[in-house]
Amino acid sequence: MTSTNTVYIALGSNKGHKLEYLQAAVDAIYKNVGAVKRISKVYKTPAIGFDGDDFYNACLQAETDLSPKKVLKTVLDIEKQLGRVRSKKDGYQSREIDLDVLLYANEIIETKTLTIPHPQLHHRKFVLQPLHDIAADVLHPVQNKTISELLNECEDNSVIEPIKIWLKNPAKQFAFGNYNYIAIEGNIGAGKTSLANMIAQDFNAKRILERFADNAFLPKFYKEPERYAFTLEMSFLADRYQQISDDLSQLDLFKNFMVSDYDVNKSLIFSKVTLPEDEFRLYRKLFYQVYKDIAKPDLYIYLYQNTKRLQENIKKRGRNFEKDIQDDYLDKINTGYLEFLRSQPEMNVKIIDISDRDFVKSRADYLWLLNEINNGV
Ligand code: PH2
Ligand code: MG
Ligand code: MG
Repeated sequence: MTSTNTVYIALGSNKGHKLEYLQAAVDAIYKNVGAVKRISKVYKTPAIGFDGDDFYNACLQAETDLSPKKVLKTVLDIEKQLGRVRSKKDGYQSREIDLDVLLYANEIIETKTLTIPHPQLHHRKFVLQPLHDIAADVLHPVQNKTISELLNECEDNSVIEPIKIWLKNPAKQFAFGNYNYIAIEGNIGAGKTSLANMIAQDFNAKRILERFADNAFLPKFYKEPERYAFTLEMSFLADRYQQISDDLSQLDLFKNFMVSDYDVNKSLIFSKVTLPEDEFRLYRKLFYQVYKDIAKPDLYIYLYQNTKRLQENIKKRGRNFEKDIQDDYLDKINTGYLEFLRSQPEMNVKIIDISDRDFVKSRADYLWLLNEINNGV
């Protein structure tokens, strides 16, 4: 998974429908920069440094996988999209929207086009006050003081007050909050683990990831399927049972829900493909006895990818023992999943075709996928 950095951005507007500009900017940051974690109150503040209408100012915290330079470029693009025109005149002018990058991780950057932390940050109450709402204890890496300390010492004594309307976090449109346990499923290479990681991070969920890497029979199975199929399926049964019963029983009070990158029924689906009929029947008997008291996911997501994309993903992750997986095998597994899902009318299943999407690389595709998952919830 790509790692993300915390960025703080200041928002200001003193022209037109100020609050709508701020909200549109929050939405655009969410779409193009990254998940918005916290948003301050909105403050009404007198224009500092020039004659103009009062401002509405706010700050937000986002998690981004963009570089600082890319964040700057993106927020400047957003300013433009929202209709801001920069004139050549000297000094400040009223603006529909102003977005300033205040802090990026604890980096100190000084280039011609970008200074981080923002050079005026510690002089301006219209920045420090909203920033204090969401980052009181965060350290300013140049001043070496917390935002709280900087606000106390700030000599800007303009009168600023919070208004009674709050900006909305676009992440709230997704309804994961109603679920306790979501399972993400899909063929080999469909992107289950990536999606589970991303959802866990963005929505503060506890991850349950399959520990298949420990399975010593898997490489052997790919080399000699007939010889190792039953042994492999048995070991998966044992491992998955142990893990899922451990993880599901350890409720984590600080997490909102659980998200797994597998559902235990995959044992049945794979074994139906890999085992001869009589061995499968034996296996299934055992399976139902083992799993009779295990919680079922409230939502089961099946990520469908066509075989060509699966093979590309398998190649990309480069697990040596997976390199000879045949198209035919992937097709059988996919058919197995779809047959299984058809036989489970009481399960809450979403089948989503992501063949034309890349939710890992493209945030737009990721948000599309979240939307598909939440459709009709
Ligand atoms: N931004 C400025 C200059 N002056 N005054 C207030 N109250 N709020 C602002 O956002 C602001 C300002 C330059 O960007
Ligand atoms: Mg500014
Ligand atoms: Mg600016």
